[in-house]
Amino acid sequence: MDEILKELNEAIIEGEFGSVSKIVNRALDASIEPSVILKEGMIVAMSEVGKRFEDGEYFVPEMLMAARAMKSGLEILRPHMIRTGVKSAGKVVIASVRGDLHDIGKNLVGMMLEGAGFEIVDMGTDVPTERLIEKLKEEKADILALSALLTTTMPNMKDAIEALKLAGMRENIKVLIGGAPVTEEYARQIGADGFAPDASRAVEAAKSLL
Ligand code: B1M
Repeated sequence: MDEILKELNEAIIEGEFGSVSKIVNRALDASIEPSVILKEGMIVAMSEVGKRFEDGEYFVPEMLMAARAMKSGLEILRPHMIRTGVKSAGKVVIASVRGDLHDIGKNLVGMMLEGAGFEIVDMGTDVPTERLIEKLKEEKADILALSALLTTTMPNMKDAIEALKLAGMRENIKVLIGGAPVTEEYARQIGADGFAPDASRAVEAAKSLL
């Protein structure tokens, strides 16, 4: 792996908030593709953080520090990943489901969709189902995009689909789901319209839904 990307990996794993943005800028100056910086320099690092948490080597504060460091790098990458002036491909309300505070993956999906010309309404994390329904009505959105990182919050995706049905909105809104524990099989089980394992495939999935 490129030396700069190795450095970026370490800085995220160690949660070095101050140095991540500088290293990302250096990687861009060295003409490394933003998608390579993201995948090899950053996403890989978060997997390592997850592994260390599982192994009992890291605890929540270390995960938080790594997340903060990753976010600072994403802010630098953001303008390089989003094209401007693209005609709206559709409106997407995106959220991490009720009970779920993880937002890095959701933010990436939002960023990539925005880059592909979708209009994004980001509701943040831990969003109650009732608020999702209100927002979808208010925004006349085409797609509801839901992210869940915990096996315990995945069922809240099903709740959202049930709530859409109860509100008589299911016919008009496509539901796209994803997140580390989510699978295509689960999407089928709960009656979602689409699933994507990562942010770039979320763009393909969103396009194919409309
Ligand atoms: Co949490 N956490 N965490 N955590 N955390 C995981 C998810 C975990 C797998 C770690 C582990 O044990 N190895 C584990 C979940 C186990 C499980 O349920 N099976 C876990 C746990 C247990 C917890 C707590 C319960 C810990 C505790 O308090 N004891 C707690 C829960 C809090 C809550 O949500 N209620 C918790 C808290 C946190 C922090 C707040 C400290 C922090 C999040 C900070 C933040 O997001 N702002 C955190 C972090 C950082 C992680 C790990 C280390 C990294 C997550 C991440 O950002 N990955 C994570 C371990 C791991 O994932 N390996 C872990 C990078 C990101 C780019 O990937 O989010 O998967 P990801 O997104 C991908 C795809 O999944 C997909 O595209 C993205 C980009 O390609 N995708 C979509 C995501 N959403 C999509 C939506 C789509 C389509 C694709 O369509 C709409």
